[in-house]
Amino acid sequence: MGNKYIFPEGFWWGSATSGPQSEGSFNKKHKNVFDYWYEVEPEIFFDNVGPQVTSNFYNSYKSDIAMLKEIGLNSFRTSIQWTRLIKDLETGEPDEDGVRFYNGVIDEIIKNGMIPVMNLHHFDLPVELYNKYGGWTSKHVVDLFVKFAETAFELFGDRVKFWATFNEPIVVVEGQYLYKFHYPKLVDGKKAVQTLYNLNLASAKAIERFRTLECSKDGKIGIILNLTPAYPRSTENIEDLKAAKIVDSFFNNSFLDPAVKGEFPKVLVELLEDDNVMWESTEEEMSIIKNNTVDFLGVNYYQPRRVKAKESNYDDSLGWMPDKYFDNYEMPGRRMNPYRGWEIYPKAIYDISINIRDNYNNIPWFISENGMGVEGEEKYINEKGFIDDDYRIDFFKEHLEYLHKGIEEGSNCFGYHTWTPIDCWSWCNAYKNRYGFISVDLKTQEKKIKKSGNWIKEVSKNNGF
Ligand code: BGP
Repeated sequence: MGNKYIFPEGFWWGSATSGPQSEGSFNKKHKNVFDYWYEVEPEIFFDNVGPQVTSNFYNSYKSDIAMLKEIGLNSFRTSIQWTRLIKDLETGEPDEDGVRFYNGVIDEIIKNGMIPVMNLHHFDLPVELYNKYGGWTSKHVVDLFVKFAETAFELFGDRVKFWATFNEPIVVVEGQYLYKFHYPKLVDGKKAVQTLYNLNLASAKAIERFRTLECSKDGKIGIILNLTPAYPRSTENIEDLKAAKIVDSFFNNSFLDPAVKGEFPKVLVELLEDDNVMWESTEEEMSIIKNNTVDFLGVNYYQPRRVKAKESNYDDSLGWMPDKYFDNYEMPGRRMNPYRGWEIYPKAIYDISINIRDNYNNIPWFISENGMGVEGEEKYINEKGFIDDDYRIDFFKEHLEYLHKGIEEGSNCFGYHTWTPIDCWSWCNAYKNRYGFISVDLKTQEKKIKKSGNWIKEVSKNNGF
């Protein structure tokens, strides 16, 4: 039977992980906020599993990358850990073993016929920079990040042609300063807003630096954003619509607009000014943001967001939070992934495609993460000892069908990366939910291809399904 959904030529069929979630902390010279948090509060982490070993990529990257080739991937994203690459955080001087390791990884990816996509920040701020300077609330930390980025561009830019400055920067804002799921777990709206701005500035400054370097001449640089479109409870209720607009401006467009258009959403700026929590910025910084927009966009999509007008009383003792302006809405009948507690709504991928086409200059973009985390996958092990994850294949197919529709209607999408190639460590959830095409036995570190791994191989070979 012929395939129904064929994708553009050269389409990326790949998958993504991050340094802190796959490598293990072997030989690192510094601790990031998660390394530190695990030391002081291991019980927060599912089954007490911390970041020390994760999926052992530091030691097994050669055979791991060979497995990615085996399942037909043509591109692969991971991240360079600031805490591994850099010896001196103030000067950006690299650590010898960090350089050796990332050179090895990049060469191996290329040798196996895949395009390396290297990201520079995946929630992994060096904890020293939090203790010394207040982390992302500090503009000095912004400049230290640019030094780290420059070191990485200089070292690897001859081979890495696709870079990302940040993965899901809004999650840093949410986790560290609003909803307490990243260390230092504060609730501080003012710091959240400054962090939001500083992360945008850090991305633009790193892009500015990138473009001055000889080694980046033929490279491209982007940012990876988790876009969770805000759907109002009712499109007829003007208060619901307003709430959705504010949610979009804070959680999506606060990074999307500066990254692609070089400016912050008006709705957001007005609201923060009215509430007296505006970030501190200078004209010079604003012009750096204006002039250093991305070449491409990565979009992580897992779930939509459903919102309604504020109905509950807002607890003022929390100080300023965006939650003043909306309530989350549990839509009756929504389809859930019960393990992760996230709604499954594939059509949002189409909506995102059209939004990028119509409102963001139809910039080149790719799905940089999409996936389904499932707990207890051992129960799907077949008689040959492999996991039959048909639910994951169905999940991918449904999302790809909507992506295909978006592309057919002109959206400039050049690839689809799943989360994640090999089951990996997931922050506080550790190994609770598995996402990989390849399973990991945590006790033995044995890795085995799941049914979805064989499926993606076919899809990649046929450029569709
Ligand atoms: C994204 C992150 C990843 C990854 C993924 C899956 O938000 O970029 O780091 O963890 O989500 O989510 P989780 O691990 O929380 O289940």
